[in-house]
Amino acid sequence: MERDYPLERVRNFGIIAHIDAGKTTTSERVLYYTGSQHKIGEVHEGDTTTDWMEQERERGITITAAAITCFWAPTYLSADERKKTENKYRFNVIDTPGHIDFTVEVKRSLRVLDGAVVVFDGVAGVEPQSETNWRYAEEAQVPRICFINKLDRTGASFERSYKSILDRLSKKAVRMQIPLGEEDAHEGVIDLLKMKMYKFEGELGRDVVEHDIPAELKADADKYRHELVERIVENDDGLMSAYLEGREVALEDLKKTLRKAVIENKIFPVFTGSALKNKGVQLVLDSVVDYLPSPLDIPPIKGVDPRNGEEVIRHASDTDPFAALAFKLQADPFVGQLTFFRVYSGTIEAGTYLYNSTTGEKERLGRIVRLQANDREEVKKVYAGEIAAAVGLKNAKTSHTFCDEDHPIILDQITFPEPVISLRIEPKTKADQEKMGLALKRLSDEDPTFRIKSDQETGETVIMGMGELHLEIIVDRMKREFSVEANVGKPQVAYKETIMGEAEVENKYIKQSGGKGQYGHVRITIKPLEKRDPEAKVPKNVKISEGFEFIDSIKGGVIPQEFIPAVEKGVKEAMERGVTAGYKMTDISCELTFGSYHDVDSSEIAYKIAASQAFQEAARKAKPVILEPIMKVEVVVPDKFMGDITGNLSSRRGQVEGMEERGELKVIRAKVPLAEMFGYVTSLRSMTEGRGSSTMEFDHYEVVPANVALSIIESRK
Ligand SMILES: Nc1nc2c(ncn2[C@@H]2O[C@H](COP(=O)(O)OP(=O)(O)OP(=O)(O)O)[C@@H](O)[C@H]2O)c(=O)[nH]1
Ligand SMILES: [Mg+2]
Repeated sequence: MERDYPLERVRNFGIIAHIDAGKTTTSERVLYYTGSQHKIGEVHEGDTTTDWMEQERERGITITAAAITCFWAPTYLSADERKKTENKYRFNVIDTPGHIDFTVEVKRSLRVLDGAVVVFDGVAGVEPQSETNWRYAEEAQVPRICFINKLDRTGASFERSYKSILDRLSKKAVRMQIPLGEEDAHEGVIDLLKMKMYKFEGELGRDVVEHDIPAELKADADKYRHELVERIVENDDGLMSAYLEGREVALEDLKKTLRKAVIENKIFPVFTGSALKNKGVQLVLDSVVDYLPSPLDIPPIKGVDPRNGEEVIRHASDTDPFAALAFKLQADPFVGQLTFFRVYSGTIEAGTYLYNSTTGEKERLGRIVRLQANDREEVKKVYAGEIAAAVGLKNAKTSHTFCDEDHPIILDQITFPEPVISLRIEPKTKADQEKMGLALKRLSDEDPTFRIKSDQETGETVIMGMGELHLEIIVDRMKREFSVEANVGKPQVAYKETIMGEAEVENKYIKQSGGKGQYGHVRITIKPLEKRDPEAKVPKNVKISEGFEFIDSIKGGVIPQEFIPAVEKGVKEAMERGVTAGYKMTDISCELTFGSYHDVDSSEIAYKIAASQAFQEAARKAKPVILEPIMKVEVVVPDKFMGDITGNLSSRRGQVEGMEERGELKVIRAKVPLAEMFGYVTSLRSMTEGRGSSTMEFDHYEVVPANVALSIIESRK
């Protein structure tokens, strides 16, 4: 069977932004203009396609990233040309959430997408999550197009928003358009490459109508076109000299060179409009075709061969061995468990067995589907460069690699942020108790930033997540999707512990009282974990896991090889329990340097206990401390509340790091411990007569001050 779509006409891209910038509103237009849907759903009416969960529709926010497939022929072609199959591009679009509690969705989407459209609120410009998402895109080296949305809003300013992109995100951004009017007067956009003006007429702005640039905007357009053309020709020596000699550079050449520069992350083109008022979206879609990469344009994917640890690569080709990455699990109301995956090379057919190189197991791949606007299209075969979902897989998790068993490869893991908030959860009835375990497991399978733990002392279940909203939604989903009723405690900060110093401890665990005894003897040194150069090769005797490394320096078999994993296990278990206030310890390096054994009495359990005791003693000696999450907070308030707000932040142990104007409003940026931020939204509202707003996200962990440490330890007794 031939592939149904040539790869050069495929665009896998995400829509990313700060909360409420208009991603879902834009996605709805994408579905409408591409003809996938005959009406436009609106967020405020709760009837959009990509926000399909009840919780999303009720709250008007996106929680889970939704992938949709649709087809687009650029509007600069004639109506007849646009109908031809060979002019249509297949878009796999992912609408992501902006709220920081669901940032996992952005991270994983960017990992498997080839490009992104970054949406901005035209009043606010760059906001905190614009920065975070931009950073994720940088990490994944995903080419980007910017869309300054909401130009119709009161207070909107293209200039100010554009400048905030240049100042806070990248000097590589460049305007492709200038708006025709702002706020109420926003009517269309001027394309600086074509030097034409566009308005969006007909039903729901469906028809893109070209006009000449009005005289009063001509001078601006000339000036900015000049700037744009210069930025483009810089990337090509031939065009550069033509340009310097004063020759006119052809539009096609400009576009070709710009495409290359965007794909290489050298230029981020900026577009504008208003999704809600149906202005500008089609031109952004044209630019997705023109400038964002196809799977063929991105570098080959890297991974390691699990047989020997050597680096291997796979090209986006149907004839390369099959390699794919599972990036998302989702319980679908219509078809059941879905496992979304991106194929990097080769092909896979429904009805075959899927080899999971991360687990080393095989699983039958019954059906494969692709999500359209409102239905699930069955697919027989998935080709290199595509995104699809497997139905009913049981053992695959996010970040697992699927591949050709004869050509094994493990692709890089997706890294996820650590949860910073926890709360106790207790089933209401006996019946709930049985279902709760299953429900929590299913939800945590879907979401790598959601964790479940049982408190070792009390036996209670503790759930951990990215923020209050995250856990609130989990509890709500448990109730609606799994009919589990639960009582929940107050949200708590997820503290951690670590050490600031170094210590060496030798410990023997011996029991010899008739019969087979126990004998374990270890000597360990612990110290704070130093960052390793990710490029450098890890020595054979070092094992690295999250926040921990274990160095086996045993010489001459003084401890037999078979017992060494038990030593590591003992240390890890002791780290789970902490030594100061019972929180998990992190960022520790532990070296096993010496020990001894007994022919008869030595056992795994004896070494585990010996190591665990040795670690606890060492940790107590090595200046143990408690760490707390520090949040990056941004508060936007009218000028007159400034003093109150900054004073209040200081009283919350916050440090104000900067202030700036945003129109009539003041923006305050600060770093504040999470422990002081519970209920902040409510108190901000009362301090500002309801006119202030704030966002926060995790920034880093920091040692808590001594007096705070004391009260944490006290409260844990
Ligand atoms: N005035 C105006 N409002 C808009 C525009 N685009 C979106 N909105 C409104 O802004 C609100 C948020 O829009 P969404 O599309 O849900 O934003 P989002 O980026 O998907 O938000 P999250 O998914 O929650 O991060 C809704 O009430 C929209 O109607 C626009 O161009 N102009
Ligand atoms: Mg949304």
